[in-house]
Amino acid sequence: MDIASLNKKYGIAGKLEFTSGQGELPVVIIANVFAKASIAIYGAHVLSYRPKGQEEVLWMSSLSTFEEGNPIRGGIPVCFPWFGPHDTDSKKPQHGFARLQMWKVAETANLPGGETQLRLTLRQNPKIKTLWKYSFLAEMIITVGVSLNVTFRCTNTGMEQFSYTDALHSYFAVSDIANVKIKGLGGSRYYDGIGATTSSIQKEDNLVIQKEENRRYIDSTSDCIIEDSGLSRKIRIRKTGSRVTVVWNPGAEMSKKIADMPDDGYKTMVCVEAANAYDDIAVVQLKGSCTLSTSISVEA
Ligand code: TA6
Repeated sequence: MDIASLNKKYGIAGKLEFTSGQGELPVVIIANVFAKASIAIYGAHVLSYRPKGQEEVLWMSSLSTFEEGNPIRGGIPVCFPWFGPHDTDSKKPQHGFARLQMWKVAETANLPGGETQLRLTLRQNPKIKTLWKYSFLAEMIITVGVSLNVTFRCTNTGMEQFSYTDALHSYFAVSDIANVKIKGLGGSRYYDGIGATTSSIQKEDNLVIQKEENRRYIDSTSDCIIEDSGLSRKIRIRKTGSRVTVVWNPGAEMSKKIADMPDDGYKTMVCVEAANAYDDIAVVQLKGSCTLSTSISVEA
């Protein structure tokens, strides 16, 4: 559907508009009494969220390509139906195919409380079938209000049970990583890096990032708070339907190796991700569904 038809069918006057974004990707712009946000239909990818009177909450790489076929670097990519590299076939795209697909607009709504909602969907198609054989309906429900709520739901529309791993791989904007403490992970067990087979327990209440970090916390369901003394703000990240939290910052060396990230990109971002992985894999019975949600808000 072209931009004019999308606006005609799904636009909400003064609140929700479709436009052509960077790389000419179709983008939904939401502005209401609570916040402004933008979402690319490609990848069902939240690009920005700015509550009224606040700075931007999500980090976006100035080098992101915004090109179909490449993932967008920043915002909230969805990883599905596998998180990280594919288990058995390294040629399959890292973090699955969902962030590389043009989704469909299914519904927009003005909620009674004044929040604005967008629902995007993705189903199996012949190209996807070559990567993952199961019939599914994926939905991304994005609600923009005093918090940003992002819900990813996958329903089994086929004839056999399946399982998957996933993540809402949120990139947060920070003044400088040196000013940041992450709360909510003290006492949690984590694997340090992708291939780690042994785990450790975080002794400190606050995680301070001083180098590359790629921690995968298991049995982690508490809220995380990114406390940023440079911006005098706290970003609270709540989640449901997930027992794995990932904290990722590439550090100086890795930042240089990531083509679509500026060399000093690691200084102004940190990912705190709600995931299903390890022993928290989503299993979807016939006609059943699994839901992963995150809610992001700013506190003084
Ligand atoms: O969630 C952390 C992670 O899995 C890291 O290992 C790192 O590779 C990151 O995601 C980004 O992945 P991407 O494929 O978007 O470059």
